[in-house]
Amino acid sequence: MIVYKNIQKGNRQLAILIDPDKFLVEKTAAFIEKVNHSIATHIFVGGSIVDDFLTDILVEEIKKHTTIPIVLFPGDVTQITKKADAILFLSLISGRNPEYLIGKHVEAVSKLKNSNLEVIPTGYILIESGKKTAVQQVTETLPMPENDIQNIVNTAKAGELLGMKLIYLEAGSGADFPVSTHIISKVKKELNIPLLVGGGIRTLEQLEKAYQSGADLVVIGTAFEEDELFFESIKKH
Ligand code: 1GP
Repeated sequence: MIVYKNIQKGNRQLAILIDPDKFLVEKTAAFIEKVNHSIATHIFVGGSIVDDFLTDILVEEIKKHTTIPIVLFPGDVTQITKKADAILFLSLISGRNPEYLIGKHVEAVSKLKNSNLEVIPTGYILIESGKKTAVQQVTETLPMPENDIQNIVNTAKAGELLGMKLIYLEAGSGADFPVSTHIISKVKKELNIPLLVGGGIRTLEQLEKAYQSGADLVVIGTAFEEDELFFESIKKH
């Protein structure tokens, strides 16, 4: 449980999310070079819709260029590769689609059995963010309304009580606006496990606010896809 233990111990951690579907494998060396010189603590790999084997090829390539832990953040069972270090075993607890609560997990078992992947059970909570996101579309679930704070808090706590090791508050990739600081702080107050926050974070100010409100680990993807210059602002000193 090395990856999980480090997330537990860590402070102001940052995961760069690479979606294999939107990323050119040929760009890996140059992109990962920037990641290595940044404050990033993790590389997450995953997406809502990814061609078979693309994740496997990409993870193998990333591994050649970095020692930063690679964590799978899979949209589907087909994205499981034993070449990564860990996997977020996601349960979409904001939704009521049994496939994403237990169905895909059962399907995943045979792949996980043949791997050394560290499996990290994660309660995944989709929160409305201004537009219909890919997660909503693919999983056919509704995001939780952002003013339904008590329900969001209770959902996160229920995840913890079910034994999940992380809670991930998700606005969705490319969201118009990130999860509000109010929601982050309310959820954080109730939890005894690390809190991940992602979706729609595009500026240093938003990143800072997420940390200040209680995010232990922030996930950013689209900001780097849109403009790699964003790495300049998160350079390691
Ligand atoms: C998406 O939370 C992640 O699942 C990251 O979102 O791409 O908007 O940074 P962005």
